[in-house]
Order: sequence, then structure tokens, then C-alpha cells
Amino acid sequence: QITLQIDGHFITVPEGSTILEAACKIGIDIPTLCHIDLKGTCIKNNPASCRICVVEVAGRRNLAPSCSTPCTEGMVVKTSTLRVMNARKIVAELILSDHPNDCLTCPKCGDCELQTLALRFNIREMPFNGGELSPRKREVTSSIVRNMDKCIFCRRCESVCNEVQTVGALGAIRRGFNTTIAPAFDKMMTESECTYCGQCVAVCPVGALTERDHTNRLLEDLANPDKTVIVQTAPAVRAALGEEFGLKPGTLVTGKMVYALRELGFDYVFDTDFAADLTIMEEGSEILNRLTRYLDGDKSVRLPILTSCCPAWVNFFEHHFPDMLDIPSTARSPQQMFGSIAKSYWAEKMGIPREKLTVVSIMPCLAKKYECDRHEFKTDGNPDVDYSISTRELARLIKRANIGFTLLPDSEFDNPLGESTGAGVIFGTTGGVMEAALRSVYEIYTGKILEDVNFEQVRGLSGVRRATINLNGFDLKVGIAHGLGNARQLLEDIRNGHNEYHVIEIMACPGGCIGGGGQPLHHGKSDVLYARANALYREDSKKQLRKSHNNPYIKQLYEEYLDKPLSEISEKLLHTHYFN
Ligand code: HC1
Ligand code: SF4
Repeated sequence: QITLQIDGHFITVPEGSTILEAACKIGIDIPTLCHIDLKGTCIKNNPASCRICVVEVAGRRNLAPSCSTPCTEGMVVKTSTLRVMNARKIVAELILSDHPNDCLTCPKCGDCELQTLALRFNIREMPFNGGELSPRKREVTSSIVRNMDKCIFCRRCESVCNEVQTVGALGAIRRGFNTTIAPAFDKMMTESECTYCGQCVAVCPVGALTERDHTNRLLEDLANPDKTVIVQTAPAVRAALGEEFGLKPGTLVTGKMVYALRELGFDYVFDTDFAADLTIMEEGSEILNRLTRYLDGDKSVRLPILTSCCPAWVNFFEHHFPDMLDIPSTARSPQQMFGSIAKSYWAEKMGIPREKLTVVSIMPCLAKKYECDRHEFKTDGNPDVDYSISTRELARLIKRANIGFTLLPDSEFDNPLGESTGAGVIFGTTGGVMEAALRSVYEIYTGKILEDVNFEQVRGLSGVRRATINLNGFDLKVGIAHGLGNARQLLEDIRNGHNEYHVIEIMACPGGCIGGGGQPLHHGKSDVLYARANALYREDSKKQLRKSHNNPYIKQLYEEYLDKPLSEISEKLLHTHYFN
């Protein structure tokens, strides 16, 4: 333990703590820019390059970056002397000197960390502006917009893409004034191994990496009297949307969200959670099918079976594990199952022709935009899900439509595609898909009632989790990984013959979808992910039905249309294949 003094306060911290960490413990909020350290995940960037967090340390001539200077015994630190404040202001002015001043039209306006610092440092003029701006590329993909003239070289995206996700799509290229962050050889992201997970967008402090915005297109459809516009909302959105309206992280806003969507003019408001229940029926049946054959001694069965509901994860294994494409479940994601059922079963029931039906999804995710665009999810060019809107885009629409979100009453989803069990709800957090699958697999496999549905063993935020579940004497071994780096580790082990699992859940984003690239920005605040996960477990615990196979509308869908899981029509509408 080390005792030091910061701004006149004594504090004792563990050895190895930085000045920034020590100050934070006593509520001193030193400004940072390049630094990020999201506890509970491996999202971390600490190049100590921006120099915004400098402080004065007694006895040292130079100001010290607090994010990388370790505390020492008896150290005396001052975080807000005039010298420190002026230094920070000059650093910010220098960054701004190579940054466009188009804040008014920037998609990050109001949520930009550089803008916040300019305000905090009282910057009223730009003393270093007027020179040439470094030339950098712009690119619009299905999910992500890259506007590199706004890049400030914090390197957060590079850390997250290379170290956390191990995708390696973004890195610094060239030198000096011409440096830029881009795929190798300055290629486009669309030509790189980018999975569109959107984690680079989630950590970018400025407007260099943002989501592709589909809200204008949506408003046109909503205003078109010839279109029936329906919407599905992903599980993780309800646990985070409130943050955009000043509510505490972890506030559940399911009912307000449904009300707001009706106010926006959607004809029917449905729930992706319904499709999550449907996913469990299909994926759970695949699991049971493979397990039974395996236990019967069928040597051709490939295990473990991997979940397939995360499109960034699908993209990742298609690129990096082309030799293992027969392992993942073939179940489409709930987003795509919903679209496919909405444009077949539901549209037929309602007598709405496919071309007059727009299916929109509200997702915490940017990869879902890319997923809608995959050709195997289109019929004659018409997509099953027309487009996907992120949680942040939905918040912007609600504000634009003058809806006083926090004062809204609760409203219920429409049926039949709006009913879900608690199992569907927890899909939005890492471990949730596994827990939902276990609840059904257990009952179907053992023929017994599962009294306690809470599989605490698979919950939490550690990067890789393992559990063994006893099914009538058979030990089912499951694994859970979130973050593509963790997923890569598991897959490489399997490729090298060290396979200890029967079923594995993988989600690309740290935390699962609650930490998705389309969620309200966490700005490095670590408690946000825990609060969102707890919110989903709370919603699950309040549901009367908590096992997917008990959803009455799912039963009805099989009775009226699909026959049974893995039937010919289920295979056609609810399953997919993979490419390399
Ligand atoms: Fe997810 Fe899923 S949980 S992938 O994170 O399987 O996006 O929320 O909608 O499709 O259900 C995302 C969330 C979401 C799908 C479901
Ligand atoms: Fe999207 Fe969820 Fe996958 Fe992240 S974990 S890429 S939010 S589906």
C-alpha cells in the first residue's frame, strides 16, 4: 500500500496504482482523452499520448501524465493549478488545430469527448488554426462510417480492434502529418477483415467512427401510406435506451419504448425476444440432435456446437476459421428469424404483400445492419429485415419527434410476435443465450421440470466461463466467451484438438449485446455494463414464463405454420449456411 497526497487529500492505494486511478477513488475527475479502461472487460487503451491528463508532481520539473504515472510513497500531486490548466488547454487547442470545425453537422455532436473538453477548458478561440488539415479518407459501409479527417489518434479503435477483438482491421499507417488509422495498405474497411462489431465506434471519442444512420429512410417509410411498417426491438435495447434520456444505467424502459415506437407511427410493435424464443426452439433442437447422436456413438457428429446469433461472430469465424464452418449452429439470428417469419407467416395471415411491408429492427448492434444486407436473407432482392436502427438512432428519432420519453406511460407489445419468455430477454447479455438454451434443453432431454431456472454459473462478465450441467447423469460441458479475442482462443484450442465442450456461446462484443456498438456510449464508465445486465436479469425474473418452449405464441406458430423445429419449412425459413 502507498500513501500520497492529491490536491491536499491523503489517500492510500495499492502499489502499482496510477495517479489517475488514485484521484478517481476520491472523486477527483482528471480529464482524459486517449485513455480508456472499461472494468469487467478487456477494453483498455493507455498510450499516454494525448497529454490531456497531466498533473503537477512536487519535485518534478515536467508535468506528468496521470494515466501512466505510478503513485509513489509520500508523493504530492496537484491536479488543477493554473500551469496544469493552461497546459491542458493548449494541448486541446493543438488537437483542434488539425480537426474540422463542423461540430454542428457532426454525428457525434453532443456526445463528443473532444467537444466536452473544449467546453470544460473554456476554449473560446482557436489560436493554432488556419493551417492545412491532414488529408484522410472517408468511407461508408453497411454499418460503420469512417470519417478520418476527424481522427485525433487516440488509438482507442486500434487497441480494441487488435487487442480485444484480434480482428486487426484498423491500425496506424504512414508517418508524420500523413499518418492515418486504416486497414493495411490503406484499403477500405469493406475490403478488410472488419466484422462490423462496431466496438471501434463504441470507443471513438470523436466523430471519426460513427454508425451508418438509417433514420431519414425510416421516416420516409413511416410517412408512406402504402407501407405497413412494423418494428422488432432487441433484448438489450430496453436496458440502455433510458440512458439517452438521462435515466440511470440499468433503468428498464420496455413499456416506454413500446409507447414511443407507436407514437413514432409504427403500425405494429413486436419483440425480437419472441424470435429469441424461436431461436432456442431451433438451436436447442440442433443441440439435442447432435448430443443424442454423439451419445449413441455416431462418430461423424461434430462438437461443440457454437451459437450463431451474433453476425460479427459469424463474420469472424467465416474469415478466420473456414475449416470449421460445420461446427456452428445453422440457426439464423433472432433478428433474421423475426424478419423471415414476419414476411411469411405474419404477412400471409394479415394479407399484406411482401413489397408493401417494411420490417425494421431496433438493435444495440451495428453488425445487424450488415446482417440485414447479406444476400441469403433476401428474397428476389427484398430483404427479410429492411433495415436496422441502433439504440442511439432510436433515441435521436424520439427526440426529433418531440416525444417526452421519461414521462411516457408503459405500453405492451402487439401479438403474436410480441410475446416472449424471460429466456428471450436474457439473450441480450453474455451467457444469456446459453442460459436460455439450458432451460429448454434440460426439460426436453430429461423429461423433468426444471424448478430453478437460474443458471448462475454461466452469468457474469469474466471473459471465458465454463460450467458443467448434469442432465440425467450426463455431464453437459458448456463454455461462454465474449469479445472476439476470447472467442479466438476457444476456437484455436478446439482446432488444436483440446476440446472440453459440448456447447459454446459466443458474442462478439464485450458484455454481449448490452455492450454493443450501437448502444448509448459508455464513455469508459465500467459500472454501465453490470447495470444493463442486471436489468435484463430483473426483467427475466419478473416474467411468468421463463422457458422458451412454454411461449404460447411459439407453440401456435409451430402448430399453424412450421410443424416442428428442424422441419423442412423451419430449415428453409429459420436456418442458414456459411461462406468463406
Ligand atoms: Fe442481440 Fe440477439 S441478443 S444478437 O445481442 O440473439 O443485437 O439485444 O437482438 O438477433 O434476441 C443484438 C441484443 C439481439 C438477435 C436476440
Ligand atoms: Fe451485435 Fe451483439 Fe454481436 Fe455485438 S455481441 S456484434 S451487439 S450481435
